[in-house]
Formats: sequence, C-alpha cells, structure tokens
Amino acid sequence: MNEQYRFVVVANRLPVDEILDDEGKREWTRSPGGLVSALQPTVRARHGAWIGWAGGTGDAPEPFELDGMWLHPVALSSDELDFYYEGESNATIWPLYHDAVETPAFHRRWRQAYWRVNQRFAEAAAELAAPGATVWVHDYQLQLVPAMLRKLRPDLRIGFFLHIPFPPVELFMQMPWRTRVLEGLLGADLVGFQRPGGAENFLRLTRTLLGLEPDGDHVVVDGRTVTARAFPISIDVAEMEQLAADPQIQQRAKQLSEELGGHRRLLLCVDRLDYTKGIEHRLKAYRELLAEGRLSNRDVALVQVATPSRLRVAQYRQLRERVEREVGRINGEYGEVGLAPVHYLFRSYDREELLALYLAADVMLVTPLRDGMNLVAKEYVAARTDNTGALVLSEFTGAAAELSDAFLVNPHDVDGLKQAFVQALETPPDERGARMRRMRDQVCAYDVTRWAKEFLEALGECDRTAPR
Ligand code: GDG
Repeated sequence: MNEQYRFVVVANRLPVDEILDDEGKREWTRSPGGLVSALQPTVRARHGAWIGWAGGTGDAPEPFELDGMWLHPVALSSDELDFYYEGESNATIWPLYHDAVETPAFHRRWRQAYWRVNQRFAEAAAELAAPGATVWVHDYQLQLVPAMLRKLRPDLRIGFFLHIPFPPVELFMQMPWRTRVLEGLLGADLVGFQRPGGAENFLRLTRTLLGLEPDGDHVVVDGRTVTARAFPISIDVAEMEQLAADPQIQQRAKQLSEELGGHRRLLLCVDRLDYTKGIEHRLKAYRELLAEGRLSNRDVALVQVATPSRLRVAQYRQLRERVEREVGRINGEYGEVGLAPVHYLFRSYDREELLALYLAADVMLVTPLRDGMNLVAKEYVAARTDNTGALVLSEFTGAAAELSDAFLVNPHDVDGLKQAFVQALETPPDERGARMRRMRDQVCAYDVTRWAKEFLEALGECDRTAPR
C-alpha cells in the first residue's frame, strides 16, 4: 500500500506553477497567494498531502514533494476541462452562486463530467488519507467530494470550505441536481462559509429540500451531526507588511506616481476580469464624473489591472470586449496626449509590482456586484502601514462586514458610486487616517493563519455523533 497521510487538502488546483528550465525540463514552484501560505505550514507540520489538478490535460504528472507537502496531481481530459471546469463550475455554479448576475447555463453533460471528476478526487483522497485522518475539501468545484469520500471512508473527519457566496434558497432551487449537491456537502462534518448568511442559507435549504430540522448551527443527517458556520478568510498580513517595507518596492511606488504625472491622484482597481467584480458599473461612474467635470484627467488617473481569467468561457470574452470598448471611449472622450484618464492593464503582475501599486494608490476601488470575501480590499489595507489611503468597498463583498470603515457603496447605484469616489478623494486626511487605522487593526488581528487555525480547531471539535 502507498504511504498515507494524517492531513489531506483537496482543492481543484495544486498549489504549484509549472516552469520550464533552460533545457525545457519541467519544474514546479509553489504558487503565490494567501491560501497556500496559510495551509503550507499546517500541511508540512502534519505530514500532509494536497490533492489537485496540476494544469494541462491528459495524463497527470507523478506525485512529488515540494516544501514539505506531498502533492498528488489529478488528471483532467480536455473534455473534462471543458465540461467540469469551464462548464459546470464556471458557467453554471459560479454565476448561480453570485446572485445569477450572469445567466447560469445548465447542461447534463457538464453535470456528468462534474460527478465523474468529483469521484476521481474523492477516490484519490480515500487512498491517501490515513485511518481517522482529517481531510479539508475546498470550494465550489468539489461540492460532491465530501459525501463521495464519506461513502468510501466513513472513518475520516471531513471539512469543507466554500470560498464563494452560498446563495439564498430561491436561487439554489434553480439547479436541476440541487438535492445531490446539498447531499454532497452534507457528507462533511463541518461546512464553512465566508459569511453567517451563507451558513443560514445552507441550513435553511436542508429543511426545504430534505425535510431536516436544523438547530442553531447544526443539523442531524443519517445519525450524524453536520455543523455549518462562517469562517471569514483573510490574507497573509506579515507578507504584505514585509513587502510594503521593502525600499525597492517603495521606490517603485514613487516611480509609478511620477509616471502618472506626479500630482495626479491615483484610483486603483485590481480584479480578475470577471463579471462579478462590477468593473463596468465602476467605469460608467468614472466616465460620468469626468463628463460632469466633477473629476478631471488633469487631477486623477484610474488604473485598472484586469487579470485574464476563464477566457474560454463566452461570457468572459464578451465582458472583455465591453470593458475594453468603455476604456477606449473614456480615453477617447476625456483624455489628452500624455494624460489618459484610464490606464487599463490586461495582464497579471508579480506580487512586488502589485504592492507598489497598492502603495501608490490614493484610493482603492473594490466594487463587486457579489464577492465571497475579496482579498484585494484586505491586501490594500494591510499594505497601508502608514494609515494613508482610502478604500471604496461594495456592500456585497464578504469583506464589507469586517471593513465597515471603508466608504461603503451599493455598486448598482451609479450615483452612489460617484459620490463615494469623490468622497474618498475629498475626505480630510485625518479622518481617512482614522478609518484606515481601524480597518488595519481588524485585518491585522484576523489573518489567514488564524482563519485556518480556527477552521481546523472547529473541525477537530466536531462531535460527529447525533444527539440522543
Ligand atoms: C475567490 C472569491 C475570495 C489579482 N491580480 C493579480 C493578483 N491578484 C490576486 C490578489 C488576490 C487574489 O488574486 C484575488 O482574490 P479575490 O479575493 O480578490 O478574488 P477571487 O479570485 O475571485 O477569489 C473571493 C477568495 O476566493 C478567497 O477565498 O475572497 O471572494 O471569489 O490575492 O492579490 N496577484 C498577482 N498579480 C496580479 O496581477 N500576483
């Protein structure tokens, strides 16, 4: 029998990026990002494994060790990439769970691929987990894994965390295979959400769909107790502060400000190019402010970093076209030579450049139509170690519950957006400083390591037997 592990993480992606060395040989580096830095010490300390897709289609690479983690790749065929990942995960579940801001598409062959791939992940976890091990399953691509895994290995302690919102019952009911998804999640001992509202929606659904009787934060199903609670995710604050203190990054931030004209104030937006992020509403508000003369391209510049995402999904390609048309329109109508009102950057940057942008930004605009948490908002706050800057934040992000000192907005209300942009720019520095200080206190007190610790402690404490 192969080696088994006391702690197993199961996520759609392995925490690695593939690089080719000078001779074209494949090597792996650990991917950046808070989730990986939060989980890696735990995985290593517990002699753990991580199961996930390594990118690419066809045969999976052989399992390997990296930074003290045993990484076990799961294969996806090119049809599975289309149907399970781009189809069911990103064109059905993703829009449905984000308030159906784009219309979800339902296809039986997508759903079948999702079942098949979830089963493959569950079988890999069943093989790798030691007797009585803890398995932590992540996110919307793998909602069937908890029940599939429990069937194969009833001895395991299984946790599930959903990184995106869990929708209200009325929306969830659109899903043709809704009972199966709910039963999939109920295979876990602990189901974690970003917000208490997600846990409430989930528990309410167990009553509506299965006739169960949720009580407080738990529900009894097949003689087992399943707990549902909120664990708001956070960021690696120490990493942010360390980068913010780096003289080279500070120098780069100064250079960025000078390149924008020195005196122009910078409004920054950093998003995956995704229709949930509210990019179009935000640009419209900015255009109207320029049109009305309330803002001028001589005084402000907006930088929109739009990280390429899911471009094989039609809705994402269409969004890109609309955003780029709007950027062209704004620059065409309100720009001058050397003074573009929008700097649109359709690419991904390294962490250092991202930090330099955070340091250079007078105002950060985070205005999603719906977002599970939004880490960009927390990263900006963590990076502003001198308590300068201002955050405009959508009420419909998980982060808004913790960052109530931001300039909170309803992103559907274009006049409200305009007012918030101007207010964030015009509020006196001492008030902006006081707001930023309170937000920093919050983010610094609850970082991603604490998030992982609290989830795993709660999972360890789950009493899995039904009350008598
Ligand atoms: C999902 C949920 C939830 C972005 N551009 C670049 C770059 N980024 C980094 C940011 C941030 C991350 O990507 C994006 O995280 P968000 O939370 O903002 O959004 P999603 O990708 O939609 O994440 C979300 C999250 O999961 C965690 O649970 O908060 O609600 O939708 O860390 O900094 N990083 C680099 N270059 C870029 O160009 N290096």
